[in-house]
Amino acid sequence: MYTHFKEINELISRSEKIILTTHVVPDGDAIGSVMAFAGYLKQKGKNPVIINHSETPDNLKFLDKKNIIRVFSKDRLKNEKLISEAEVIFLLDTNEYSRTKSMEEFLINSPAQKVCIDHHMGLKPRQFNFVITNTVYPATCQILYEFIKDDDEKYFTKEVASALYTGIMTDTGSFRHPRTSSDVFMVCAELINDGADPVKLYDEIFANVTKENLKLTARFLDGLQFHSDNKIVTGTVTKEDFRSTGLDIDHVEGFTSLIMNIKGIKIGIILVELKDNIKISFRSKGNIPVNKLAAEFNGGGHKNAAGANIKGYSVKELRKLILEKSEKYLEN
Ligand SMILES: [Mn+2]
Repeated sequence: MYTHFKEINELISRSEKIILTTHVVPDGDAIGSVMAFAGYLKQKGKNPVIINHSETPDNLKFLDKKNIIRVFSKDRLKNEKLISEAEVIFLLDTNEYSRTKSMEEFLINSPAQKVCIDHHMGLKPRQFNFVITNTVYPATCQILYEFIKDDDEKYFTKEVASALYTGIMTDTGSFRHPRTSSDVFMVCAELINDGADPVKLYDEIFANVTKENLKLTARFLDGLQFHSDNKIVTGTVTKEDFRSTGLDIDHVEGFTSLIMNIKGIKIGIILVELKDNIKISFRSKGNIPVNKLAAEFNGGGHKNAAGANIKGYSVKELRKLILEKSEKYLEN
């Protein structure tokens, strides 16, 4: 569903102070989105500022060679001022202000026009002045591709094309997740023609496993538990796992695909123990609606990929509780 394509372009034309931001723990689609959109806006003579809650993960820093992304907590007063004085704020690849963590209240309180461009479910349109949303698309970068193309194809420079390709490649799990349509390949074919290099981009993002990554992965795999005739798998990453490897939540992103690659698995659940909460990732195959399972823990998401955040339980207790509630979904 698209709304306000033209209106957003008009808004851009008449605005100078433009801020772009995305969600905490940014992935390829998040960084790809802000970098592609910034590259597009620059060509239109604008000077957008990107401010994120999180640092850019190491494997995505190549998209920001000039290091233009500002981290909110660094030079915080200046960033607060930029947000409060902005004319337009683009929230990309998320539809919830709370996903910008420390920036949330400043974004909400800013008098700027708020634009959300995103592909997640659960959008509350009234929180924004303008919305472009399409939950059929696997990546926000595919929406941005259409937005830019609708304006003028000349804006697909090598940098913009590479950022958009990165978002689509990573959010489709390298072109294998359910929403990988033929359109996705047509879009990517065009981006490759515009200079995106699929071999180089893949290597930048994925061919960078460290010894610590492997150690964390080994600990995670060692702790996997199988249930319900090996159709459900649960895994955990604890504070101790992070402490002993010196890594953080940025390094568990690939674990969901690891467990969903196990033969015969229908539901995969990962609990990540953070400072004061436990982050749960739910994945499923076929018709099993893990967003409904996530909803039982005040979470949400898509049918095959959902999440939740819980406080007040130990990892062990929560694992048991989730498992009890998971089994009935196997019947779908
Ligand atoms: Mn995304």
